[in-house]
Amino acid sequence: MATPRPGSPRRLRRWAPRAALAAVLLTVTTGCKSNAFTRMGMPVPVTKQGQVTLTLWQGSWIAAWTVGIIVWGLIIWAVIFYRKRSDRVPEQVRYNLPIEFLYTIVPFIMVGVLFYFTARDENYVDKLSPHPDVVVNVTGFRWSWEFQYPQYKVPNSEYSDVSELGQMWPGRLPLLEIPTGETVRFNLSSTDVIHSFWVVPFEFKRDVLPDHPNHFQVTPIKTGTFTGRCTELCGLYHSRMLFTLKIVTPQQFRQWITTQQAMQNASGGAQ
Ligand SMILES: [Cu+2]
Repeated sequence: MATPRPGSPRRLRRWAPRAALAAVLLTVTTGCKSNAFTRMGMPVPVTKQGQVTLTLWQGSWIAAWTVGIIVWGLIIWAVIFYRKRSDRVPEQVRYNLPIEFLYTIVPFIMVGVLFYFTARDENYVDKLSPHPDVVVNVTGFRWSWEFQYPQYKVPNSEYSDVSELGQMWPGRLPLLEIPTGETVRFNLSSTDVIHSFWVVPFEFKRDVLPDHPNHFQVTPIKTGTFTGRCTELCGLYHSRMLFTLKIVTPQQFRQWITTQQAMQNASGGAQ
C-alpha cells in the first residue's frame, strides 16, 4: 500500500480520531477530578461577585487552552507531516493572502472577546445599588481596622453607630459580620497611609486610601468564618493587620446587631 502524502486527507483521517480521543481522555482524567483544578487555583467564592470573577478566570483559561491546543496542534502537525525527508527543496511560495488575513484578524477577535467579558464582569463587580441592605464603613489605620454600621444607632455611646474597633495584634481581631443574600456596601477610608481591604474568598481587593473614599458592594452567598487582611504594605506591622469576617444568616446578623447595640449602650463605647 502506498504511503499517503504528507498532509493528505487519508493521513488526517487516521490521526484526527486519535488526537480527539487523547484530548477527551486528558480532560476527563484531569478536569473532573478536583474542584481546585477546575477553579485553576482560585478559592471557593463566597459572594455573587466572586462567582462572576471566578467564571471570568475560568473562561480566560478555557480560551487560553483552546488557543494553545490549536497552536500546538498546528506545530505538531507541521513537524510530523512536513518534516524534511530528502534534499528536495520544497515548493517556494511568496505569500498566501487568506492565511495572512486570517492570522491578522483572529488575534483582534480574541482580544475583542476577552475585552468584552472583562468589561462586562468588571462593571457587574463594581456595581453599587442605590439602596444597599447593609452599609459598613471601614476605616483602615496602622495597624488594624474599624467597622461601623451607620444604619444601626447606639444612643448612649461615644460612637453613634454599632462599631467594632480593632486592636493591633496580639489584641482581639476586629469582627466584621455580614448577612447572606443581602447587598452589603463597604465604604472604605484610611486615617493615615494606603491600606487595602482583602478577603480571599471574595476574590476581590480594593485600596483603602486617605482622603479618597472607595466603595464596593457584595452579596454573600455562603455562611462561614474567614480571615480578612490588609494587602498593601503599610508599615512595620502590616502583616498583623487582620480581621475576622463572619458571614451569617440575616436572622443571626440582626440578633448580633441587637446584642452589640445593647452591649455598646451599656459600656458607652465600641467593643
Ligand atoms: Cu495596612
